[in-house]
Amino acid sequence: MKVVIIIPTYNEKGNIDRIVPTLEEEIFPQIKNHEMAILVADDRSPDGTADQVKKLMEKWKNIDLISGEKQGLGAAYMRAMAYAIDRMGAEVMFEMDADLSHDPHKVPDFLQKIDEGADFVIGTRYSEGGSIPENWGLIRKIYSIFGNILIRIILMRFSIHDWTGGYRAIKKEVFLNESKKIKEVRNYTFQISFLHHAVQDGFKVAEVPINFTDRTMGRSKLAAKSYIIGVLKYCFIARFKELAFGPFGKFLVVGGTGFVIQFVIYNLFIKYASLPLAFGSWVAAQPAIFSNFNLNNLWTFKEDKSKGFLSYITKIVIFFFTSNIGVLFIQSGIIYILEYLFGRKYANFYFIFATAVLLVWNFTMYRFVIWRKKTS
Ligand SMILES: Nc1nc2c(ncn2[C@@H]2O[C@H](COP(=O)(O)OP(=O)(O)OP(=O)(O)O)[C@@H](O)[C@H]2O)c(=O)[nH]1
Ligand SMILES: [Mg+2]
Repeated sequence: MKVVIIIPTYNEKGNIDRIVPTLEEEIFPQIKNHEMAILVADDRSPDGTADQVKKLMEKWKNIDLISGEKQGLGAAYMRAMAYAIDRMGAEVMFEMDADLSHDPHKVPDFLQKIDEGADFVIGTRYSEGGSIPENWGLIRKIYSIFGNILIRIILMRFSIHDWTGGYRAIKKEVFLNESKKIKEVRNYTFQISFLHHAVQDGFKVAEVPINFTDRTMGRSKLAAKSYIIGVLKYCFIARFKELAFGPFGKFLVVGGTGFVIQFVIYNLFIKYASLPLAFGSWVAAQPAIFSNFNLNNLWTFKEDKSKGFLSYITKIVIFFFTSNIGVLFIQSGIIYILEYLFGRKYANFYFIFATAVLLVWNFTMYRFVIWRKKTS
């Protein structure tokens, strides 16, 4: 495969002069089954990084250089990846810092994972075999370690140990699929967002333990405080969206609509008819079931939507049948017992309690019986 190592630079003249020869002379000769190239994504560094790269390009022909406005690391990567695919024929792209914090000797390990079928390989500092610099101050260590634990908890993805690291190998398909979805490009939130979208879309992620070392040359561009706030903001918003617009969020909206319909009709029964509460609740459930079916069919489980009139009728009949099992035996059943024990006084409390129990039953039925995914 054609592999392009992308190195973003901003004032890394000294470092680029070390990392490029290391890759060319020590690493690339070890790799026999892939075609290796380098792309430097410089943002018009005032220190003349680009001129240094041009000198290196005279010696090695597999190096490209692109220059752009400084709009942040994510923007530089986005631009560089598009270029690597379109102009260099890249099938796999590496993200690698110029300052030698990312040990180039690990490149073969990343490629090994790609060869084994991974789509997105991340270098991880926080799993067995990985590490952060010992000389980091306590506060920076705490931020770094707990920051990543916090991200894993908020996003509820525990199998990935390092969300913020920037040593990665990414298949072309992942970039083509996710690049339009990545809105945050200024900071390292871009790294989290890129990985999170890839995970959500089912790309295969693998990890390689890395020993992150501190830069010895040049100046850091890290702005700690705004970075941490940005990361937390991203994670909370991304997680909220995932919950609200995922199947469960939709299920709650549909169920909420059904609940309101049934609740209103049930209350009309209590007020104007002296029927048993359980019977009122059962009759009131029927229009709610009709509404739930159609909303779910058009929206929540629309990928598995029933096609054609016959399929619609079949499904709605099954849906009425299965829903009524829950409505009768669980919801009306609970209301019946409570009315028998305590009278009509707390009719609305009975209804809410019985509905809560029903909710669990319904989600299980919707997902596994009515709109179940076909496994073939
Ligand atoms: N093209 C481009 N490269 C950038 C930009 N910001 C950072 N970089 C590069 O991205 C890589 C990572 O940046 P660093 O400043 O090393 O960030 P860091 O590793 O978190 O911080 P340090 O502890 O200072 O090393 C380096 O190669 C930088 O030159 C940018 O806006 N544009
Ligand atoms: Mg660095």
